[in-house]
Amino acid sequence: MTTQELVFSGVQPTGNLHLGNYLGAIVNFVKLQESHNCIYCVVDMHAITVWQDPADLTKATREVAAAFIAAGIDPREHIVFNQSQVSGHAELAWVFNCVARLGWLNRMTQFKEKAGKDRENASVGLYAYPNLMAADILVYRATHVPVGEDQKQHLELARDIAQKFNNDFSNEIRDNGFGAGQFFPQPEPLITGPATRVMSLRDGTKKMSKSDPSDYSRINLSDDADAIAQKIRKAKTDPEPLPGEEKGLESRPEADNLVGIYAALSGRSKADLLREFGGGQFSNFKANLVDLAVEKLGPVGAEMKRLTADPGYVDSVLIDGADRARVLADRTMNHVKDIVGFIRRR
Ligand code: AQP
Repeated sequence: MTTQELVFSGVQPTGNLHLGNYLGAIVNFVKLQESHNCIYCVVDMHAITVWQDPADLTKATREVAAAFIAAGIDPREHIVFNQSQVSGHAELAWVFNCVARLGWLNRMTQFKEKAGKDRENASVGLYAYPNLMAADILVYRATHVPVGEDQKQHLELARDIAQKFNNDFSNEIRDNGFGAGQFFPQPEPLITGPATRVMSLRDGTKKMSKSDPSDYSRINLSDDADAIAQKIRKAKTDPEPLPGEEKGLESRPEADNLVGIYAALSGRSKADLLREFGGGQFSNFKANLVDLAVEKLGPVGAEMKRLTADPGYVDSVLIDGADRARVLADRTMNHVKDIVGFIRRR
């Protein structure tokens, strides 16, 4: 991979970070540091698309930053910051509000799910969320975006927006010294890693989510060993013993999810695990999973706790990261303003 490749991704400070966020996104963030320059953002402006208590938002922003660092992201080598500190995100999002088409946004399934039946009452921000997400990525002209599977559609929209901007302004892009239609890259989703879609512990057909009213549906990164053990013991299963082969997990969503979590945390394949646990009861499998989850997540949770006890330190990381991110975002925004035809101080 070349150095021109740049990774960007974000996590919302909307509540408890859970195992899905960790395995679907953060583990990949950590890995990509070895091969790429990376920008990891706590997307507080996305968070307020649904109501957030201001004090909780501040706390959750520090918690996500602490989770990044606790999981192994190096904020000196790479960039960790909160979105609202860099105004380029909002500026580019406005330009993209004028590039993206209503028809494109009408197709976004996450808006439909989150707005639910009371669509008239949803915020305009929730509707325009994917345009801001496109701006988050493209204000750095980032090329690769590690996300969970649920974000695939938003990434496709970001690609469409990049392409339409490049086409709409192709002459101006050329006049500004870029290859015609070559200003924004087509950002590639990286939906890889051990578990791209972790499901709820209460319902194997639903995604593990921060907004699920039941805390038993998810393992939070801040959970202590007792909470992790209780949640895994109470996790929904079915009456059959575990199958001996992966094929046997079909149409058994809860069993499939637990085996998937075990596989992701241990780095072993599902097939390998079923050779060991196949034919046995869930109780033995769950006891082993508890030990593994506590071993892997315990240190991350403990380090998060240590870091959040020092909010001054976490804030200094976010401020330093934002200062470095702003330099990059401003550079893109100056080009965007020239391309679009906005007058600016030179
Ligand atoms: N269950 C999941 N499995 C795998 N990956 C997941 N992600 C979220 N849930 C799962 C990935 O985590 C990253 C950060 O997510 P986010 O906080 O920005 O947005 P989200 O998808 O809205 O998270 P939640 O937990 O599902 O929140 P609510 O309940 O508000 O909808 C993203 O890369 C996401 O794909």
